[in-house]
Parts: sequence; C-alpha cells; structure tokens
Amino acid sequence: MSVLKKHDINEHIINKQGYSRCYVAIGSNLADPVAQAKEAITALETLTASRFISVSSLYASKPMGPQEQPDYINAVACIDTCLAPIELLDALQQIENEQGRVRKEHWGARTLDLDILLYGDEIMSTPRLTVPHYGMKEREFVLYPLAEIAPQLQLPCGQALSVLLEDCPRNDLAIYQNTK
Ligand code: A4P
Ligand code: MG
Repeated sequence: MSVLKKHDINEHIINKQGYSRCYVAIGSNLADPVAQAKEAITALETLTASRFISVSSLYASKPMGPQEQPDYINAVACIDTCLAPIELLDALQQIENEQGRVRKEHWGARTLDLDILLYGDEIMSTPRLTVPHYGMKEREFVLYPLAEIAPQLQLPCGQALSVLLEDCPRNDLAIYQNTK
C-alpha cells in the first residue's frame, strides 16, 4: 500500500477543488523594507493550498498619503490558490501580523501590507474584503509591477492592464532589485 505524504495529500485536495489565479500586492516602508518584502515572498511561496507562480522585481516608490513617512518597497506576486477569498485574506493578515504589522494610521507607515488585487475574475464587496482592490487602477506601484508579471492581463471589468498603464504616470517609481 502506498503511503501519501502530507504534500501529496495537499496536492490531491488542490486538484479536486481547482485553483483561482490571484495577484497580491506587497508593500513595506518600515524595519528594513527589502527584507520584509523578501520574507513575505518566502511566506507566499509556501502558502497553504496554493501554488506560487511568479513575483515582480522589488520597486522603490514615494509614499502615497501622508508624506512624512519613509519611501516604500513594493512588488506584486501571482499565486494559484484553493483558499476561498476570505481564507486568503486571513492567511495574508496572518503573514502581516507575523512580520510585526501594527495598524495605527490609515495609509501610514507599515512593516508589511499584503493586499489582494485580484482573485480570479471575482468581483465582490463585503465588509472585510473588496476585490478587485479599490485602489489598484490608479496606483503606479501596483500597475507597473503587475504588468511586469502579467502584461496581457485583463481586469474582471474588461479593462486591459495595458490601457490603465497609459493613464498612470510612473512618478518616481524605480526598479530597486530584481527578485529572480
Ligand atoms: N480589505 C478590503 N479589501 C481588501 C483587499 N482586497 N485586500 C480590508 C486586503 N485587505 C482588504 O486594510 C484595512 C482593511 O481593508 C483590512 O482589514 C481588510 O479587511 P489594512 O491593511 O489594515 O489598512 P491599510 O492598508 O492602512 O488601508 P488600505 O485602505 O488597505 O490602504 P492601502 O490601500 O493598502 O494603502 N504608498 C506607496 N508608495 N506604496 C504603498 O504600498 N500603501 C498604502 C496603504 C499607503 N501608501 C502607499 C502604499
Ligand atoms: Mg492593506
């Protein structure tokens, strides 16, 4: 009799349920942001019931919102997951908490922010979760990293990412470090 290892059991469950392709925004501007972003990427690589697909370069960006805070490191990762949207949010918030996230000021400095940009083609708005992410269409630190890993992407509303980029100035966004 063959004995299933834990990994095989997970694979079996995943294959039966099917995956949703998701894009997760990573942001940090406290406590060594580059290290925070890399630690978050490592956590996403091993996320339960999920497969890690790709991640953009790390980008340096000027803060949106209160200006008296450090510059940010931003990136976007792509995963396939069997987690339901709210389960994915729970898992991402657990990673944020493990990396010392303290929620004080809205749009204020943070060790780690993980936002669900897209969950498959889902469009949903609940008290805890809105997808697509409400601000993704205007933010250069989201759209450019996203285009690096998914240049042909179409949003659930039908808009092409390439068209959104045409209306989104880069501001001071710069590639900081390659993650490959
Ligand atoms: N929530 C709803 N929808 C989502 C979603 N799609 N993904 C809820 C993640 N969370 C979602 O988020 C507040 C609540 O939003 C969560 O409890 C969740 O239930 P939060 O992370 O606790 O607070 P926040 O991040 O301060 O608020 P918010 O509105 O999410 O801020 P943003 O939009 O994340 O912006 N400047 C640069 N250059 N780079 C940045 O990454 N980030 C921010 C924060 C400000 N300025 C920035 C950057
Ligand atoms: Mg957030």
